[in-house]
Amino acid sequence: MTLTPQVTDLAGNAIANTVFAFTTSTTPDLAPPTIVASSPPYNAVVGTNARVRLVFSEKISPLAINNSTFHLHSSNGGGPVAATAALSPDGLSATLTPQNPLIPFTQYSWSLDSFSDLSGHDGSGTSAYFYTSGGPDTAAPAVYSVSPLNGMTGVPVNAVVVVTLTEQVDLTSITGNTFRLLQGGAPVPGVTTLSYDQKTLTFSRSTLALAPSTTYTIQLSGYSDNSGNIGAPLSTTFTTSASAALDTTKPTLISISPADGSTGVGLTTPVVVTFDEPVRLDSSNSGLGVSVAGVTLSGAVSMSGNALTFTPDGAYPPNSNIFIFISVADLAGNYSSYSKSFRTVATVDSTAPVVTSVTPTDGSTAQSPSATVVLTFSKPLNPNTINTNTIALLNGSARLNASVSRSADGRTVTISPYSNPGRNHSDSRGDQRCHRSGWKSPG
Ligand SMILES: [Ca+2]
Ligand SMILES: [Ca+2]
Ligand SMILES: [Ca+2]
Repeated sequence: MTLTPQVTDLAGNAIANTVFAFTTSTTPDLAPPTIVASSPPYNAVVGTNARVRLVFSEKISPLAINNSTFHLHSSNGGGPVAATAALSPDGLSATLTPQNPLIPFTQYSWSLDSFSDLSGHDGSGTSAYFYTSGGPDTAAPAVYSVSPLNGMTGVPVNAVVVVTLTEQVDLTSITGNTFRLLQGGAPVPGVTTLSYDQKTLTFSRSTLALAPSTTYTIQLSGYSDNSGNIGAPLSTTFTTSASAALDTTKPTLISISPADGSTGVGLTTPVVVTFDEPVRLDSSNSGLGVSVAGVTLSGAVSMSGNALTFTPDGAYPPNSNIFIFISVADLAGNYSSYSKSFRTVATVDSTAPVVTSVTPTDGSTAQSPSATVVLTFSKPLNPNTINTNTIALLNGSARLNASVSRSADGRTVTISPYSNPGRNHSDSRGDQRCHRSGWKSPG
């Protein structure tokens, strides 16, 4: 396309010689553009520093991306969030960057009302919502596990190359070069898929089998979380088995500790499951779920050799059935699952009760001579141990006539002096003092 100086403005100023160039495709563009990836994901919880990122199926018209077409709203109402809308130089992605931190614990929705490709075909307007957490996300995502493990040998030729991450990864940060498998420096053909929970990347090869007795390199780089924090790159290697045979056999559980059905198990005992072959450590399905009464217990899962170990974050409840659900894949992605259980020990309580409060308070003065004394204990008391022989009200060393009663929950004892005008209340000043040390203890 050329413009010659015959083109002038209204005052007759000629335009400079101008040439624009573009290259046509060999086939006409008939397809409308689509959004192939977005961040944050629908319904996700993200940091208050999140931004909206979209990736398109083809180059988008620069006119399509501006604050009128691409915007973000909070569920609190009001106008659009002040933000900068920008199309990438290659025309394939757009970013909406809020100018201020988002409001914590708030629902937001983004919209791209309209967009078109360079041939003028319109894409479908799209919107989605997400939620903010309590603050900004400044921690970069990291690799939780890689399979096959770094340095592993004898790997079956149909091994699945998988990396799991510590948090949701931004789908728009995953390109064809993010996650690669290399043989002697050359990329193995294939595509990367991201799991539904957006924490696991799987490299799907174009061919099922790798070459036997060959060292491969797994490379991961350029991945980010939904706030744009970029994770550290990873480079690991593994070597395939000399055998070209495919592994099509599920892993078999060969031992579990505590044993299935065992009782009297200690409250912090780790769960160890051992298989007949190496398995994957998978964050999206930790592989080893431990629960009690339908509630999943938190803990750390680690792998050593062919064994997975679950270490609970806290103690199991005593005298309870603990359920273990095992779902693991071997290196070739053959899954097996098992359900097991054990029962925890009924704990022995060796903690003595203590007085947690007393009224009138220790050392207080000017109490009514008929004041009721109330003692509260840290735990329920044995009713057989609560009587006038074990708990007494003294005036100096003289025992006062009083009733002793215990609350229904066994935690409160009430001592009520009888209205006996005798020696018990003979103190004419009406100035009885209560001292905790004056309570006579059992025995
Ligand atoms: Ca098109
Ligand atoms: Ca993060
Ligand atoms: Ca197997």
